[in-house]
Amino acid sequence: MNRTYVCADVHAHLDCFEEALKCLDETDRLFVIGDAVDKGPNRMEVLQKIMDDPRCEMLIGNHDLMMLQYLTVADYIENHDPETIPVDVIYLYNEIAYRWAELNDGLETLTAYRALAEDEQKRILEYLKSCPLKKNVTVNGKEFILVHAAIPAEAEDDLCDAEVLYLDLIQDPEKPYRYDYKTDWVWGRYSVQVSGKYVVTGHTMVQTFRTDHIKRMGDWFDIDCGLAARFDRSSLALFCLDDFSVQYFKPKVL
Ligand SMILES: [Mn+2]
Repeated sequence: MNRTYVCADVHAHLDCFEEALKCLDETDRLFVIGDAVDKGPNRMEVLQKIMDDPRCEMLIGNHDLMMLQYLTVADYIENHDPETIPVDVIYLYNEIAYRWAELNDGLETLTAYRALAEDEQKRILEYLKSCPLKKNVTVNGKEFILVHAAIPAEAEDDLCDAEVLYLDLIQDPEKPYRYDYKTDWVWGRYSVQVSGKYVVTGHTMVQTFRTDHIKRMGDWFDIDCGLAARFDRSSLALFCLDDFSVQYFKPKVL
């Protein structure tokens, strides 16, 4: 039916993601706006499902960006003579390993990733590198900005149709392994209102606003229904941009 759907923060919950996919026709499309990994029981499978389903397009979330930053730096270290590795790379490695693997539940994800065949690891890494952080879509004449968390203040004047990629976060071309993985695009927690456009984000659990349903505030929709927290009341919201309808899917396995 050529409908456009959005979901967010699947967080490795394959069962409810598959249930949501069943609601799509062949010609529908689904934007998964970040945080496919960490927290839930199926650490790599959700990401692989997104990659393999031509109806799906993925945006980067903070968990995916931490994974990408970790793998990029680990890859650099593996492929360089230890004598020549700059000390800031070692610091960055320690910093991201701590932030992702220790603080944000990345260790189990990393273990699942490393258990995959090398070709598959590479395919996943290249896929993540190709995913945007922000996407503009128009549905029935209505304009939407899709982003995992928020719109950084410095980007507010330039919300043209161009995608934002992790490559745009690199500040020093001499150090492509170092980029702003703490960017507000994926970490910001504040109201995002853009004149004349709707904004759809995940990242901040709607339970923060004392509801279990997607939360509309002005023209901003927060659709993260709390799978990361694995509450009894957590669910995956499938939000249809054509008519603003929502379907909710509860994970069988938290
Ligand atoms: Mn997030």
